[in-house]
Amino acid sequence: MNTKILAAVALLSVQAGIAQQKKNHVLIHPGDTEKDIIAKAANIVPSPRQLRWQQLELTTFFHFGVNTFTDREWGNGKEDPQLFNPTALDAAQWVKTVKAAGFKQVIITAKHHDGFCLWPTNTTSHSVKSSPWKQGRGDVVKEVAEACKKYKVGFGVYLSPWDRNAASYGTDAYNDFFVEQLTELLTQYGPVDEVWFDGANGEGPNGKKQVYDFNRYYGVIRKLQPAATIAIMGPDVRWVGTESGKGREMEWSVVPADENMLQKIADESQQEVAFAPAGDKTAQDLGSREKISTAKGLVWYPAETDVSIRPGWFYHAKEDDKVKSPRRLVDIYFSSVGYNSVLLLNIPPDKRGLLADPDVNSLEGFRQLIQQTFDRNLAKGATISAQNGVNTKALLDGKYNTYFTTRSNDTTTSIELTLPAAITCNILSLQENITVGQRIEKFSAEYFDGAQWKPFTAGTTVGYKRLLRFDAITTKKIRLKILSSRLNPALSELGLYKLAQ
Ligand code: FUL
Repeated sequence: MNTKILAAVALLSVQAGIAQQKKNHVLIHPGDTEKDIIAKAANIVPSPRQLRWQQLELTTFFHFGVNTFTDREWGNGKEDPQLFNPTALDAAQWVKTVKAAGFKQVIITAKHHDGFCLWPTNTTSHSVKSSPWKQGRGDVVKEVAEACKKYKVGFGVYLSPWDRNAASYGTDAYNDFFVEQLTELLTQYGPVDEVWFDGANGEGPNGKKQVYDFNRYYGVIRKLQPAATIAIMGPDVRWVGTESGKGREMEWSVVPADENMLQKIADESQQEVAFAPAGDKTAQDLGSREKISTAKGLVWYPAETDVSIRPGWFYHAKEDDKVKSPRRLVDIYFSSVGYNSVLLLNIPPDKRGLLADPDVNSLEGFRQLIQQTFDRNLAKGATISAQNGVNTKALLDGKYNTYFTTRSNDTTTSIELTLPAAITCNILSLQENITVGQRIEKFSAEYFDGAQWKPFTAGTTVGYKRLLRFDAITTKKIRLKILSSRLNPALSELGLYKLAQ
């Protein structure tokens, strides 16, 4: 073999090695030391669909259905389909509005717990087909999917496993029924980017018990829409654990695998696995060293923060004056997107089938505040020096795929920025390159006040994005100290901003 071929073979095996290492799950072996476990955790990366989803940052829910017309939050499944009669439904208005507000993907409640289907399904007559809307010839799912195509916004479906109308609910036959519904949704409307399975079930102790065949559902989704993320009762996206819009300050996307995940990941040749989550995912700490040190396996399982713009998930006229203000939405942005999570904000269309004015105005105000705040990185133009640092320029180049790291696998560093002129800021933005792994465990930041260095903020995890707010500082010099990292940190971006008034 000549040297050129040898080099090519070596490169290929390195690439193959990397491809093999970089998975979204890993098994912990009995002999693994704590150091081995930490290194394994630091090398787990999102699957391509998880990465795409994380980079959306802002997504919306549209809760719409019979509840919109009965003024309820949970229907009982006995509602007359005749009640469903929006007078001016315009899905393009929904999608256009949220797109203008910066949202990248939407999810329509194709079927909520009451079982009423917003598309003309063949599985049941409990659908738009039996409603007066468009003389039973309407299809809400289709209108939303088409609007998404038109405005280039991602399209997702919420299909409630819990169904209070289906006669077969509680028997094996329901799994066939559910798979049929899923198949319709995944084959008739073009690309589907997210499938949202709700964990809610209010049957109570004497209610019907349905054993959901989640593995079968996942198989159908992976086959028909391989790019779709499966959220909540699914393997790609985890519920953050609240419906308040507040995630965790310390949010690890790598968490211990449950028993049923372990069975799936036991086959280490698998690049990806699909599992139904089990156990409590609402604790404050899901992925610290302490939590992962006893794990038998680890998975990339990032958090989604769902919250409604109103007190309820569905539209109620009496809540028109309780729509969250632009400032409140900005707070939610900081405690979701800024806490290494994706925001799923619900904006429920009203009885007309339109997003109501208070919601539209609030979204518009939110967008203005976010745009004005993050329009320009105030750190731009700074000269950067870093202790044992490599590729410092990447921090300010605005490109996610380039990143700063340290030499010789250093897990601590200090990055100093010197600005040409003093700036006033009250927000620090940090982003790790999660295609390398989530690694940073502790950091702090200081500014030079002309005489000495003073701390102004600190945190634990960074992940895809970490935003920190603090009392405004005016300075020409900032220092970011990475105090602890699982392996060498891979920091994509650093930003300083001032919150718009
Ligand atoms: C919950 C449901 O019970 C609510 O009605 C709503 O759909 C929310 C997003 O999830 O579990």
